[in-house]
Amino acid sequence: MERALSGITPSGKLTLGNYLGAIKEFVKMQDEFEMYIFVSNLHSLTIEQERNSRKKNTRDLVAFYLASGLDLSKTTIFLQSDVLMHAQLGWIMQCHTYMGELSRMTQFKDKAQKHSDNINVGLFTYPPLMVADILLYDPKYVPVGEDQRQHVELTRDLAQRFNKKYGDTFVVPELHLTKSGAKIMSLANPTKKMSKSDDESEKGCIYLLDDAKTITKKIKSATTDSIGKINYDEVNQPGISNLLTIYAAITQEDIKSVTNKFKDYNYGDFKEEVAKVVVKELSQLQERYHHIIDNNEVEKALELGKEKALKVAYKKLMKVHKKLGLGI
Ligand code: ATP
Ligand code: LTN
Repeated sequence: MERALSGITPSGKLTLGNYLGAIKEFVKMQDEFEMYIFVSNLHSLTIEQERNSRKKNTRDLVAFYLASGLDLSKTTIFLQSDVLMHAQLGWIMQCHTYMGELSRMTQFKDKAQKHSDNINVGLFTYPPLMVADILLYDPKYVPVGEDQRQHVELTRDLAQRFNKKYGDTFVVPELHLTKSGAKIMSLANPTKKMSKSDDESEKGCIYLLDDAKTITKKIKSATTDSIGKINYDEVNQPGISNLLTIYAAITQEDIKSVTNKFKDYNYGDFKEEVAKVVVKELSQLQERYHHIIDNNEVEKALELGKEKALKVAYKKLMKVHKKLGLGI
């Protein structure tokens, strides 16, 4: 069975974007692939966060992985910081990455602008750590949203560079973009990504723990346009297109048939329908989430995952050490 691997950073409360663009896709993939899904908590250190909120975000993320349907017999769930090999291979990858490559990373530029008081070196060297996260496990696919494309491309470049220089060591992974829900935009500003660490756009962001009333209110006040017709047109109608994308990603229908279904609706009634499916999906998810938290299932999953991931990562790191002449 081929492998797939991905991670999410516990940098804030999880959003509908994380769920539709990432987690829901992981669940779909687990029947076809051997999955490694982790919490990239070392990456979360690049942005300042209070200790207790990092802990809560980490626990919630694992609980939502489980609540969404990740099954421990098919998917290994673990914490990045539990598998010490990530930091070590991360350093090795830094030594094979050029300054120019990292300077081109748009995520670095965005985050440096957003957190101009804390442009730490980790923010800059984040991509080689992500490269290590991936290459330790030899996945064939890396399911992530469009915003992570550059990082996966760097991973491919580094895997090829290393293999060429030292002989076959790593599988060269491929980006696996989700079809619908590849990019969910902010409801308040639909030209911007819905993002969990973006405090300014609370209004535009649906959090997985929002209650029904809040969700409905946010969707009803989503920014639209004055065209007055339901069309999928990201350029002229980004708000409506985003709501169509959300609806399609939740119901797993294709955009075309969703657009067709609502073509005669006015914006208010359309928003009502979108709110209904989001509320239904998230309330079921929240019920499972509470059950998981109450039964200490997060701890159990991480214990199991740590053991499995450590074995795979250790083996790969030793192979790399050998190639590099680390040790005698
Ligand atoms: P941050 O604000 O810290 O950048 P984020 O909410 O943008 O966080 P990430 O932790 O960077 O999310 O991403 C986790 C996963 O969720 C990635 O695979 C990413 O592509 C996906 N993702 C994040 N936001 C969205 C979105 N708005 N639409 C679709 N997928 C998303
Ligand atoms: N940078 C990613 C999280 C992440 C990741 C990974 C995703 C860290 N390491 C390895 C896939 C594979 C993000 O989504 N912010």
